[in-house]
Amino acid sequence: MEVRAAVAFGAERPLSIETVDLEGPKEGEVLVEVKATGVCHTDAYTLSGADPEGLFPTVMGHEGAGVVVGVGPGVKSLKEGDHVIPLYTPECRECEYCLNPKTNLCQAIRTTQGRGVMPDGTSRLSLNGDPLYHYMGTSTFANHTVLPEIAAAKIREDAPFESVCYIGCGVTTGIGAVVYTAGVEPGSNVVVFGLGGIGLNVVQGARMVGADKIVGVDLNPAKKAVAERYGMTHFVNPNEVEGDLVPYLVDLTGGGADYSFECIGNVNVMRQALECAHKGWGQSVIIGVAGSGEEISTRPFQLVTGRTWKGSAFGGARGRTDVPKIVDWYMEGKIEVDSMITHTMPLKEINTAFDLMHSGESIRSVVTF
Ligand code: NAD
Ligand code: AHE
Ligand code: ZN
Repeated sequence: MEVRAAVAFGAERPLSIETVDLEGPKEGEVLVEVKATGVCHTDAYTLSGADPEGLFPTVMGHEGAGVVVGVGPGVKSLKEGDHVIPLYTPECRECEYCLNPKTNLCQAIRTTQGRGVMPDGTSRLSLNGDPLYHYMGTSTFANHTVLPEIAAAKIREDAPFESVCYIGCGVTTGIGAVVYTAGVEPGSNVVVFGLGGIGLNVVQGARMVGADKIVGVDLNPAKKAVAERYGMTHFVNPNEVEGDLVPYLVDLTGGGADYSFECIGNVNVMRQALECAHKGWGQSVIIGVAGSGEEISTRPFQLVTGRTWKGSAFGGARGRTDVPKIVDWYMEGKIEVDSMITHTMPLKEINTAFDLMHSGESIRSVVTF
């Protein structure tokens, strides 16, 4: 079938709206009509050329919501008409990773995802007869996409697509990092570096679990008022701190953060996040994605003296199990989503979403089809 898609032809080039060919779903795959998709900083990261797995030409996008409109042979868990959120972290419930309660990183299709193809090694997308790469196994910057069955979470039908698409990455990543990866306890002191589409969800996740101090760190002074709405208690602009940021944060949290979260993708900030964690027990969670060739460093003494450095992908959430629950939290008013979606636009204006992100004007932009 012909679908409308935003095609990335190369790094640092604006997306181009094209009519592309989408082959129907094969064994174990479903065809999804995408109703809405968010634009995440990870899309911008790949488009910048810094992603070692970045492949072009491709149809990007990984934060969508839509309806199943076709099923391939052998599909058991989904049917036409089901509402779904595509999962860049699938959940096969059979692989060694899915069977280990210590991780959410299902590896059933990770290799082909990284190579920009479906699990059978081929692409369903093409333009004028030339194949296009899939992106993160989801390719939601198109009005239809094909997904492996294990990469679609079935959600309730009364949830609005233009809101819950954000649960396909940003909301789950931020709240999940608090709830699933870190297990933040009530009364904890938390420091969140980067108050964008992810960091604000860490902030609201920390509020939800009853954290005490929730310190937000961002270079953009406009983020103070924004983050306070979601539960931030103290704002720190590194440009306004005299002297080193780390001792300032250690002092502000009464000895260090019980939990810190890096939501930027800056390796220097990752070090600050680790070093502001409390001696003896502080945990620092890396969420931000850093570019090819970048490395983190600290004095090993920081770890010897009881700090833990860990990372979180998709908030540690198991997509098919946890995403429907997070949709319920939204529908029950336990978490905010709508107020974080500051801009909506049609597909033809998708490049504006990237501009708004880079200028710091948006929290999240959502494209509706
Ligand atoms: P965003 O652009 O919406 O927000 C980034 C924020 O960081 C902005 O508010 C910006 O002002 C602030 N910032 C930038 N440099 C800073 C600095 N040096 N000090 C303090 N603040 C600074 O981005 P986002 O969509 O929230 O994504 C954040 C990061 O999380 C990206 O690296 C993205 O790729 C990554 N991410 C990771 C996962 C995962 O599963 N691990 C999922 C989604 C996104
Ligand atoms: N291709 C990138 C990987 C970037 C990365 O870490 N991605 C996160 C999701 S970001 C969503 O906005 C993730 O899930 N990582 C686990 C995985 O298996 O990719 C690179 O740097 O190589
Ligand atoms: Zn994302």
